[in-house]
Amino acid sequence: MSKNKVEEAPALFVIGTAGSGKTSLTSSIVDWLIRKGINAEAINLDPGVEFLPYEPLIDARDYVDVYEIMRTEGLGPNSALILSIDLLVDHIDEMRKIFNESTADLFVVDTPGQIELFAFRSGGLVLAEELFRGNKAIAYLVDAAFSSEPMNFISNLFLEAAVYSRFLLPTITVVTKADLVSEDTIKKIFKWFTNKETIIDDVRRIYDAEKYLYVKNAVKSIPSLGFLEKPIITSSKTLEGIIDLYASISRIFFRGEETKYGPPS
Ligand SMILES: Nc1nc2c(ncn2[C@@H]2O[C@H](COP(=O)(O)OP(=O)(O)OP(=O)(O)O)[C@@H](O)[C@H]2O)c(=O)[nH]1
Ligand SMILES: [Mg+2]
Repeated sequence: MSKNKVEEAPALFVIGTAGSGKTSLTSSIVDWLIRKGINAEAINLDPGVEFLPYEPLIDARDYVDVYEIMRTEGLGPNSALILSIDLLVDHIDEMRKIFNESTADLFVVDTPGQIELFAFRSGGLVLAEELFRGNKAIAYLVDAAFSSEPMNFISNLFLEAAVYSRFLLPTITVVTKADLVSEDTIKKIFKWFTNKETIIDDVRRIYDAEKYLYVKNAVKSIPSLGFLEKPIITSSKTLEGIIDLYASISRIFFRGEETKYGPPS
């Protein structure tokens, strides 16, 4: 795989709810790619993270200090994180210098635990647009244990739709922590993603008519959205599915093919 010489390396934004496995997956996929001879670099855009299992090319914590912001501005942790992302935007030129010198084939971008910081606040959108000049895509992480309950699955599906609506980028749905649930649970989640009637049926079986009618109507709005490809089942612990994730990334970024949702933007 070689990078298009006139363009900068593509970026895969790893996005998901708090604790869904973003940092672990960023680390696993980057390690895996490097072992395959692909020059992948991790980027940490989470100013609040304490420990990273990878060595990032760019680390948000080098530019903003959440704890310092809490002290000097008298803010709580969430407000300080919001301000951190806005302040990080002021460092785009410094960070761009590092990108300009990088020979990476791919940037894998770990995003903040609080999904709204990157996906819904303007600072996150500015960072996504101005920091990364190559093609972009999203890996949206769905925690297998959390999403094995039908209504958790539905809320996560709509959260994914909300993220998609902000970026309109090719989106790979990645089920994480497969090692923590049974094979039957994985099969069930896979079916929910690929055949919406199965999630509607399960909601009908478990919940009252009101919830069932809501889900039935609400889920109808989902098929036209771009992210509903088959989900990729992964575990950062066992490395299950990392090769499938690589195949998806490769299809979006490196073969120049049109994706199901149009060319990568
Ligand atoms: N068993 C198992 N545990 C996992 C896996 N991926 C992540 N974890 C665990 O889940 C917890 C959260 O993982 P992280 O990678 O920090 O998740 P995150 O989405 O980056 O978390 P925040 O940045 O805080 O939102 C940690 O305890 C991880 O060890 C996995 O594939 N299998
Ligand atoms: Mg993290």
